[in-house]
Amino acid sequence: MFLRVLGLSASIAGSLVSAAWADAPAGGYAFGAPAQASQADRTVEIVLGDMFYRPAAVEVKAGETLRFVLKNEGSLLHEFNLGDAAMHARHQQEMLKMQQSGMLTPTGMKQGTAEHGQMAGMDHGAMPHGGMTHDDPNSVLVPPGQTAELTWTFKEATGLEFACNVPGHYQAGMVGRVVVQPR
Ligand SMILES: [Cu+2]
Repeated sequence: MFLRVLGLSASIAGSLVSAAWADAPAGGYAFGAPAQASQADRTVEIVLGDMFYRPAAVEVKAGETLRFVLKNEGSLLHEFNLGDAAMHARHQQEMLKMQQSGMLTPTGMKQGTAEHGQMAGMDHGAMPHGGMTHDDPNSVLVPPGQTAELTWTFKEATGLEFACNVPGHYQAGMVGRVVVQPR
């Protein structure tokens, strides 16, 4: 699996990443937008484990704002990322590069330290935001033993998933479904 991921040429992976991230911030996300916790209609608690979510499915109504409280009870760093399967596949490529650069460790992210130095030799053109960061509004990283939050207003969508894109985790089963009911 690892080799298969690496086998994707950097240029193909890079262009997919660029295309995805060029779209997202400007045009927003097709399935909704981030919101303030104070605007939430309700709170949903999700436990992150090694390698699962509990519960593994959430139902929302289109237009509803959910505050996710994300408790990592596992021993590894995990992610909660909202998107469809194709978005997750692209984000897994980014996180693989972060892992290879030493920025992403099994238990945490060295945010901001890998921008230069460790990043030398990486293809900056392929990176979102011109540098390697993990600050997308549809995603949060939760270190082991910690709790994080993400609040999102959902639009009508199909095939929406919450997933952990730390390399290998999605493939190990760390993915859940968001079922959006039309209003
Ligand atoms: Cu994970």
